Amino acid sequence: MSKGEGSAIRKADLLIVANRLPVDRVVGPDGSVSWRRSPGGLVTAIEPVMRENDGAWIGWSGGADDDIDPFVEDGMSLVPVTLSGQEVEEFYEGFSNATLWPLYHDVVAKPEFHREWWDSYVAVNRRFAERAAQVADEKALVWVHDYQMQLVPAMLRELRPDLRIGFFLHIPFPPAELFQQLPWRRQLLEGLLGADLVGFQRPGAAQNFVRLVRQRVGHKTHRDLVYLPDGRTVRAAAYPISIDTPGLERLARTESTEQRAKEIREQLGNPRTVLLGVDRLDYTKGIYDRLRAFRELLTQGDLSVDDCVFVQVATPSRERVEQYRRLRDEIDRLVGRINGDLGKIGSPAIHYLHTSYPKDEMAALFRAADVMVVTPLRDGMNLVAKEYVACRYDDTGALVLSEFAGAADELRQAFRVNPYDINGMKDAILTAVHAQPRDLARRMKAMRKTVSEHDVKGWARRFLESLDETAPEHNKKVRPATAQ
Ligand code: GDG
Repeated sequence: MSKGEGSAIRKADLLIVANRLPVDRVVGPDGSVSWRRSPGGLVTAIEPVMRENDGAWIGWSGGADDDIDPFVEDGMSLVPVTLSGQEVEEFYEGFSNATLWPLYHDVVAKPEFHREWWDSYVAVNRRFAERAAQVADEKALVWVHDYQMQLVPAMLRELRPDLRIGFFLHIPFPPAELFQQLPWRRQLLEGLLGADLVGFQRPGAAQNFVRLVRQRVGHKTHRDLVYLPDGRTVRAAAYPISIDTPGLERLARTESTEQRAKEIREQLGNPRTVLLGVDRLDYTKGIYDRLRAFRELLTQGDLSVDDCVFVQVATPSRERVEQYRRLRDEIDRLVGRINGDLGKIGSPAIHYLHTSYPKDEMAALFRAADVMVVTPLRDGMNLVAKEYVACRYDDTGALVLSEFAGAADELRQAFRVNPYDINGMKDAILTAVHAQPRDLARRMKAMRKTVSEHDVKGWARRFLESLDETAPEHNKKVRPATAQ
């Protein structure tokens, strides 16, 4: 599509504000620019809602100093926000991914606190809020997403009090004991309180937030409501995100996916058991300990490379952040050592794929896997676990799932593990490998029912309906029914 298409800013009734646009910029060998849908939880979740509402999406293109006019891609109206090279380092790689990300994930890695990073976070949040204020039509509904944008709700409310503003946090919200470490804790809480509705993945996260608001900001609260001195009420509650279940199941059922799944198994040497991990290469995902558990099962003779293989897809992520580079090296070394020690010609123990695949290949992988191993140390939700379930339309396959993933609240029939307990993880994997088909079918049927009844459309509808109930009467224009 041409850059100029739809370049005049159209006023939108429904506006998504997120760190990234739902597309990546691809520059061809001849210098031509095109856009490709980007992977990642947020895009997977929001895209169907956007299409049905004819809204606009404000976000960063992913490059430094890109100055791009608003454009329409694949039916979506996109409004790019520019970041300088320094802001990419300080706001994105720094404050978002080296301060907030580890802090909000149980301090799995040590968060870094730098005042320049904070300044950059404030400046970029202000730019997003100003852009949203320009693009939003009168009384529009603005839905702000995730940890990179926590100051936007209050900044936007100040510029445009007529708007209804919702905020959804895709990652965990930490307990007060950890959040308290943050030198800018009060500003972040006040930023979020600019929204009418603050949504979280799990009820415990919403409770953490309300407690902090009471303790740190001093507002009155009652259950999931916060009462502000200016008379506004803010609701904080859980809206567990989900996936496009029917769409994914349709893809899984196609002849070509089935064919490709068969081919994958053949290429793996037709082993009795294929175990699969699919994650962004991130230290919260528990990849390292999961592979250690698998190694011990092989060394102790509980499993054998003769009839069992582990496929680990690790999608490249945040490669300029130091902790991510280190993690990549550590996993490279571990996989090399496991395969060197335990693999045989034609039968490596682990197929490690540091790459990103198209959606249909992912569906084929989910179809090819007997045991899906999802063991994050902490995860807001984890869509991969739900995607695996959606693809198992014949009620086969086993899901091993960390109790520290939000998905564990709903997928109760999974083989649950504490990812810090290597022996427990080994037991759960073995139990899953040896489980009887009848037991697996019973579990999978129940989990499939859950993901069918709670898909991403239902998630968006619930969030928007709650926003409609919470926001004051005077600024209602977009009805939640438009999101159905
Ligand atoms: C954040 C929160 C929360 C991955 N590799 C490829 C690929 N993916 C897709 C998966 C899935 C998505 O990316 C990853 O979502 P997750 O939920 O597993 O994890 P995060 O990226 O950390 O997402 C998380 C989520 O936001 C939504 O709120 O659940 O807790 O951390 O959809 O399938 N997709 C394709 N190729 C790949 O190589 N096509």
